[in-house]
Amino acid sequence: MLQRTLSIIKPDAVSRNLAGDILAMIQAAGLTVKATKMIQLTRAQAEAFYAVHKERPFYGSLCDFMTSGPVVVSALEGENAIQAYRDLMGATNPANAAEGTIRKRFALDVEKNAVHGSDAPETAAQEIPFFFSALEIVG
Ligand code: DAT
Ligand code: MG
Repeated sequence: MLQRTLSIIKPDAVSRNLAGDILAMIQAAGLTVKATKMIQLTRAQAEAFYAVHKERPFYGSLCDFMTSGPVVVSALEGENAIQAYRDLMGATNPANAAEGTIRKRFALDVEKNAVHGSDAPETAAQEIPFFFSALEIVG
């Protein structure tokens, strides 16, 4: 099934100039970049984006981290893109991430873990419009 998913290359990876390497891995995996831009999240935007985690002990630290520098957000498309990108990302904690995954290669720890990817169709349907208008996504 052709799907879209939302990717964020997080501040730890952007600040180490890894955005190009990560986008190359995304494209090598067969996913197509339909939209991309570099932005710096405001505190309110980070809190809204991660609202599902607001009761978690790491929420404040996560929002601090996500606003600590620029991120590269992208809308990706491909066959089963949501799961395909989750597979390419690897486990949340890079200590558990498989060889060949983005997080195994580039993540620093469970928080500074290089990338975000939508986790379900309903999530992708919220997360893509959070960052991109219809006009910003190529057909
Ligand atoms: P994922 O990003 O793999 O979807 P998640 O949705 O469970 O993981 O959590 C969102 C982010 O929150 C995650 O990428 C990094 C941070 N996070 C998750 N668990 C954490 C923990 N135990 N300690 C610190 N940060 C954590
Ligand atoms: Mg998640």
